[in-house]
Amino acid sequence: MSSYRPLRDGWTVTRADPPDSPALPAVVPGCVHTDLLAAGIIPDPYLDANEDTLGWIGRTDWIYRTGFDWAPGGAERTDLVCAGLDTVATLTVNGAELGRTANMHRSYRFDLRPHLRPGANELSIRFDSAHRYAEALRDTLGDRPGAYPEPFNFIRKMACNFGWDWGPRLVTAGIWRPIGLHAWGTARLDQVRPLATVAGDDGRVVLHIGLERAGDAPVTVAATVAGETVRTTVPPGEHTATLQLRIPGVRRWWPRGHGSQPRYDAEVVLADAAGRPLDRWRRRIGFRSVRLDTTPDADGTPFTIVVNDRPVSVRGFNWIPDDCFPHRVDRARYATRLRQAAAAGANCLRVWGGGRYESEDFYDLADELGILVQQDFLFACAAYPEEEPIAGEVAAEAREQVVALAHHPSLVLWTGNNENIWGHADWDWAPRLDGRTWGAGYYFEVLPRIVAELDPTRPYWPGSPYSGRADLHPNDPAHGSTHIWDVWNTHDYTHYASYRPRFVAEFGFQGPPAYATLARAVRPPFEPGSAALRQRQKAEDGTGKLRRGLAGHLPEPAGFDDWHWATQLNQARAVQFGVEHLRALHPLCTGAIVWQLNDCWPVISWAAVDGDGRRKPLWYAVRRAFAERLLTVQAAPDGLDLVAVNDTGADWSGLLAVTRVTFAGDPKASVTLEFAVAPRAAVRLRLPDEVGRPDDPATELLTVSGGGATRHHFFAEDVALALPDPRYDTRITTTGTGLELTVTAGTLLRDLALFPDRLDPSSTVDDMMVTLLPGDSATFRVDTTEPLDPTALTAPPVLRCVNDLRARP
Ligand code: BMA
Repeated sequence: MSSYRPLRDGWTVTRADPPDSPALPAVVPGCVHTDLLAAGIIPDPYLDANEDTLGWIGRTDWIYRTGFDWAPGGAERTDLVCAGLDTVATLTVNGAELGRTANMHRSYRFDLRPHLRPGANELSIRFDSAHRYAEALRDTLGDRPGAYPEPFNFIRKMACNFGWDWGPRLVTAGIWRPIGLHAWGTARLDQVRPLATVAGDDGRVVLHIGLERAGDAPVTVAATVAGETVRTTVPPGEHTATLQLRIPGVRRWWPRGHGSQPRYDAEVVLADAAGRPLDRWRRRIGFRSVRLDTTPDADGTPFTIVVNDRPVSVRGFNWIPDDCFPHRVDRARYATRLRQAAAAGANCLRVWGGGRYESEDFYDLADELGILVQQDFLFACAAYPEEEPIAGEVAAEAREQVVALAHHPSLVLWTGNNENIWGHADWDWAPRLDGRTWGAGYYFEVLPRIVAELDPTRPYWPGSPYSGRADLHPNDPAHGSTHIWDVWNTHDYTHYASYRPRFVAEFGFQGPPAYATLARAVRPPFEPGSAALRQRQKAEDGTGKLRRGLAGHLPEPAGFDDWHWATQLNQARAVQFGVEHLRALHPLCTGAIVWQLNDCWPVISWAAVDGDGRRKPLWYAVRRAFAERLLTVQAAPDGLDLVAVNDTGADWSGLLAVTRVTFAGDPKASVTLEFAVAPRAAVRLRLPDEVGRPDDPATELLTVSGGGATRHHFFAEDVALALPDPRYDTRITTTGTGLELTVTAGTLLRDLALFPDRLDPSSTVDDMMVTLLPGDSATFRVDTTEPLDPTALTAPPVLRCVNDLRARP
């Protein structure tokens, strides 16, 4: 049997120039920034304005070195196996060059045997500045337009490392994934490509096996799935084999909300002629069918993900790298983040093309949780050269990743790129390209060919967004997938209501991170527009867009605390408005993927969960809007509609009590509506005018109760409401994990929210943005490690509502 020995110990990192630079201890897997941080040479890049002083790191060449002992044993081959090198690397063993690499998104294997010495051996990996490499290639191949000035499109490296409109510019280098020695003989499994499908009640899996051989001996491969085994002999000279298994009565894998997520152990064992095992591959696979329905209809071109022949209403988040230093994202962190997505009601994550192929843990957790994954190939917001060396790297990387992810039932769509086809059409690229390549060959030829060849079980779409035909605008909402970005950049969020899109793969609105996150990352004062906050605002005119976004909705905030509450709330409202509008369009629109779930550091951004993992008000608002059974009040041309969206497998019916009530709590009109919604359907009911039309929009609201929920609808924006000065009583009881705060309203309280992180950064709360009529109560459950001061807990800026924004002078 082969053996693997990780090379984790004894690493140092040194500046390549001058040659006598001191060697610092290095952590592998890791990167130079975290090594310099651990050595006390640089301050934390995530704090204050430290990022601005660290640009030199990405412009420096670095050498990682370690030693290892080796004794000539029985193994015919000893390989150096590198799961990930970031990025422009020259590998040397005992002074002899092993090879060079320039792609963070590939793995590498080198035959070490000719270079090894009995006893001590030296391995060094030199990383040339990624910045310089990309700039040099840009000069050679000719500049190409992109959303940012940095040359991220001239190197196969996580693009957002060069800075993004939510991310710092921290150009890393290092051994970012495990590295080790693989000793083997006779043959090894070079590749196993499992393609699992369903046929009636049966599961079917075809395993395409690739071998590397050290000699010519005959070998056997055996595959076992669900207790069934098949085997074959691979004669000398042959390097491939295909095994097929049929699993009768297979249990299908379903997206969450549609069924369970059974998986089956799959194992491939390579053995020599005597039956002695040489190598082994093990994964958990799942059986389901998936297709993308884009058959044109009367409304345009749908974009419907169909799993096990059932169309899925996609409710999702876009995923960006969870850390600029990706080796720090371990399974526990992925698990927390994916559970946050699932707990918000999401059934899908789109892995955005400016990041990375996430690690096995990410997709494994998605399989486990029933979260559908749309995976972009890694191209974002720029024109990419199609010349060498980039073209060869792109093809090799795509071939590797399509195979590496093939066993995950959660992966349902490969997408060619993020916004590059749109960019080419709309962002004035043509004159700047002046005939140079921009990536079309990748998105329309190379990548679809690779997916069709290596994984025909999954659909491919050339871009996000893309409309499906060259004669259509790539971001035409009526066709295919769409990104909505006029809301946020130029338009008020109510403009979402003018869209009738088929599938929205990106839309979002900014808001600041939690107070505790900001307070950890930057020093006060936190005035809006202060130096500290400007450093955390990477979007073009982000501060202005946040301010203008409040106009017409919420009063102009006075001071930081009101700004923080108002902009967080406005973010939550904007996206909730968008999601509910899109879901109310069912079945016309089959996808609402919010930009974005997470952050890579503490920053003002579109994220629902901030860079320290804290849920922003947006997260709670999305959880409401993503409810499997959603009641939403939608404006109609001549009144109000109530839309009931039922994304469950059961009928949903009942009586709804709809009351028009004054802010003082006096009912003005009531009706009872009967509703019935079939599984996976929506119904739209017109609200009778007696409840749907207020006498005074400034002092009345609508309550809708029934079907397991209560919703409030206001007839005007907050700035036009006569919200009372807030009055309430509070009661605190301690619990095993913290406390419960019950608020009883003395007046109407709009969007009551609690921010216990302002008192104890480790504390969390179970709900936010609860509207109460006089006499109503709500209980907030707070998990906390410290006792919280009751006076501070029950007043602004910890306990807030919209009323107290108005109540200020
Ligand atoms: C889209 C995304 C990201 C960006 C976001 C917010 O362009 O694809 O590139 O961060 O909008 O501007």
